[in-house]
Formats: sequence, structure tokens, C-alpha cells
Amino acid sequence: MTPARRWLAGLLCVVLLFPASAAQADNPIIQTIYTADPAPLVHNGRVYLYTGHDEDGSTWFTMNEWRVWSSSDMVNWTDHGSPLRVSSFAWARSDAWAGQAIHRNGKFYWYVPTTNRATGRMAIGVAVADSPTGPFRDALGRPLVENGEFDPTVFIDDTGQAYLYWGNPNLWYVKLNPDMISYSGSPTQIPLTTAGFGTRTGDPNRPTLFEEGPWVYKRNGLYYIVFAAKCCPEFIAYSTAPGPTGPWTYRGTVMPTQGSSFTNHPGVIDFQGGSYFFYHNGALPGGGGFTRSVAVEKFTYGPDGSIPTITMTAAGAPQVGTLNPYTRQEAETIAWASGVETEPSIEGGMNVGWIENGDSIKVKGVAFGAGATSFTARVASASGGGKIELRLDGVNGTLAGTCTVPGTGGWQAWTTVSCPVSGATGTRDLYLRFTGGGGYLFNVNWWQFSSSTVPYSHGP
Ligand SMILES: [Ca+2]
Ligand SMILES: [Ca+2]
Repeated sequence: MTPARRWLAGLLCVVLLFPASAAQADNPIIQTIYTADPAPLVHNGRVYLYTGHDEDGSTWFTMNEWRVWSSSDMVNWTDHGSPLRVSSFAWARSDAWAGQAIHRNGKFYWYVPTTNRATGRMAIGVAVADSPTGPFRDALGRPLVENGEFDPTVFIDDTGQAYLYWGNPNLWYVKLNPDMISYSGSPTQIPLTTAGFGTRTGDPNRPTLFEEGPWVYKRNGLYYIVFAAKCCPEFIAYSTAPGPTGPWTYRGTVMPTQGSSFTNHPGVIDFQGGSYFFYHNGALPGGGGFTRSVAVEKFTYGPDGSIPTITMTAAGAPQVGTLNPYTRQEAETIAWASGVETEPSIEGGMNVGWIENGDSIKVKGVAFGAGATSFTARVASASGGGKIELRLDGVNGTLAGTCTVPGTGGWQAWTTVSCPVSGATGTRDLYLRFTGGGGYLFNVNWWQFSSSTVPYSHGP
């Protein structure tokens, strides 16, 4: 943990002392690190969210790795760590900037801009994996395409033809081959006309609003390009077209300049009947233009396919469904974290760590039903351990149980602890509140409630 991170953790604790604001806040959706450049992907009933990672205390775009998160309900997000980093590309030097992943033929292709060590220019690499959470490997051992521009977005049309778009200051595309790691033809510019991309005043070199960060998709027969507009600060705008390469018509603002980051980056999906807009801002403590955080809002398209103007909120998107506490849930599945961080676990996946007295994790919309009777957690501690308080509806809410965590002889020396639970009924927000002495107390890998209720029985 860096001093800056410790400072951030402390500030997050302070934020939670103001329950009026904290109780409703689920945006930004990641609190354990700074994240940027969201790229959501819907696959098999989950949203996989690919992001960059702004290092703590950055004063430039200091970004060494990409990260993956996922959710089935848009509010509780599981941390899948970093399955791709600059060092995954032997030819890359630095700059894990804004990419996007897509699924095709059972594989996941992640297009990312990074700086080519040999040329010193931004290039676009492609990584491939068998799972949306990786591990990803460099598919080519060289850039897929390189012209010094960046911010790739990828799209597969109904015809099966795939397109890769990217660019700043220009806007380029190539037609990807079905293997998704090669292309036919040459990189081609999309003409940046004011009719297509709006009018920018005051910069004769850039007459249109298009700046960077394109996000291309098709919905109800209409092609969309959502992009970061103007600079700086940026806002988010969009254009539409009857085909994948145009001609584009400028349609206006998606999100005004807001949120104390001078950049922004769009990601748009439909999920479980709703439409969602991902973006980033500087809303976390210590946040700003180089310490950004990914957030999300739900929206509804107009009857003509128009995107409404969307405002950043601290509340974020409503929950889709509920979370089942009677199956194993990862400790790193989090609606709001205060004071904790995550790390890879020797048992696979990630675990929560850096837990100190008073830290907490909120899990939203937990469906206890008729009532839980016990709680089990997978824990490890190189110190003397501590306690997990199970609080309902708020970090200081009703105490439904307390589990004691012993020292286990190591931060990755895992054991399972259980404790009785009472009063956990219905659908409630669950807070895991950690207490103990000084220093780091213990790590948590996963947890699960159980109920003595006979399944499928009704009545007393
Ligand atoms: Ca802590
Ligand atoms: Ca875990």
C-alpha cells in the first residue's frame, strides 16, 4: 500500500461518516482503485467491464495495466484483477490507455492502445483469451495497427463484418477479418465534417467536435458513434449513420462537461431490458483528471433512437434483481467499499485485504428471504485477526451476527469461520463491518449465508 492509497482509504472512511450522502452513493462503481476508460461487454447474463487503472497520486496518465470487473445486477461489482498489462505486450513500453473487448467464436478479443517501444508511437495491440476475465495474451507479438493514434472501439455488424475504429485527432477504421487479429485493406479515414461531428470553434486545426474515445455500435438498424467531444474539458457527444462507415449526422450532447475530470470516455450497452451509459469522472476522494473513476447511469432512448442528455449522479443505476446470499459470494463483490483493497488470492481470483478497524464493504439488495441462520467466511490473518460484524441497512445498522476471525499464520493461510445469524430477513443491504485492534486485521476471500429453512416449505 502506498502512502497515497492509505490517504485515500482514510478519506473514504471520512466520507462514510456522512450517511446522508454515503447511504445513496453507488457511483463511482469502483472504490478500491482509480479506474478510467470504461468498456462494458454483455456476455451470458453478466456485464464485464474493462477499464484502465490510474495509479495513485498520478500527475499524468500513468497507467500500467488494464482491469476487469463484472456484475449481474449493475450495482454489486466483482473484481477480477488485472489479466492484461503493458508488459503483456513484449513490444510495448508504457501507457495502458482506452481499449475495448468483444466476444467472437468462443474467444474474447481485447483491443488496446499502448506505446510501441521501437517507434515511440501509440499503436493498437490485440490480446485474446478463452474467458472474459482472461488471462489474456498478446495475439500477434506485434501491433495490429499503428499510426500514432489511439482509443480503439470494435464492432461486429449483423453481416458478420467486424470493424475497428480509433483515432485522435483523426478518425480511422479498418475491416477486421473473421479471425479478429488481422484486417483487409488499409486504415481508412472517416471524413470529419461539421455535419457529421458538429462544429468546434476556436481551433482551426480541429473544426469538428470529435476529439477521441469513439464507441461504435448498432441498435434497431441505426449505427451510433459516441465520442469524447472538444477539449479540454471534454463532453460526450454522438452521431448516427445508416451504415457502419457513415455518412454520419451529428446528434448532440450525451453528457455535458461535469465531474472534475477534464477527459471523459463513453461505453454504451443494453442489459436485461435497460440501457446504460458508462463514463468516468474525478468523484472519488483524491480524484481528478489523472485519478479518475468509472461510473454508470441508466437511460432510455427516444422513440427516434435519440440518446437523452445524461447527468452524472452519485446514486448510479438501479439494481437489476437481487443478490443471492445462499451461494458463495466473493468478498470482492462490492457495491461500495470503505478502506479496503484487493489482491490476487492463492486460492484463485481475488481477495479483500488491507482491512483495518472500521473498514467496511456494502453489498446491495441481498435477498435473505425467510431468514439466514448462519454466516461462513473464508479468511486469513498474519496478525491477531478481528471480527466481521454483519450489519443490515447501514454500516451502523442492525447487527445480525458477529464472526470472530483468528490469526491463521499468514495473509494467504486460509481457513473457514462461521457464526450464527438472526434477523436477516427479506431483501436488505448488507454491510460487512470489520473491527479489531491496530494495523491490518485479516483478509477475506469469500462468504456465504445458510438457512435452516427446509427448501420449498411454506408456513411455520
Ligand atoms: Ca484499510
Ligand atoms: Ca475471492
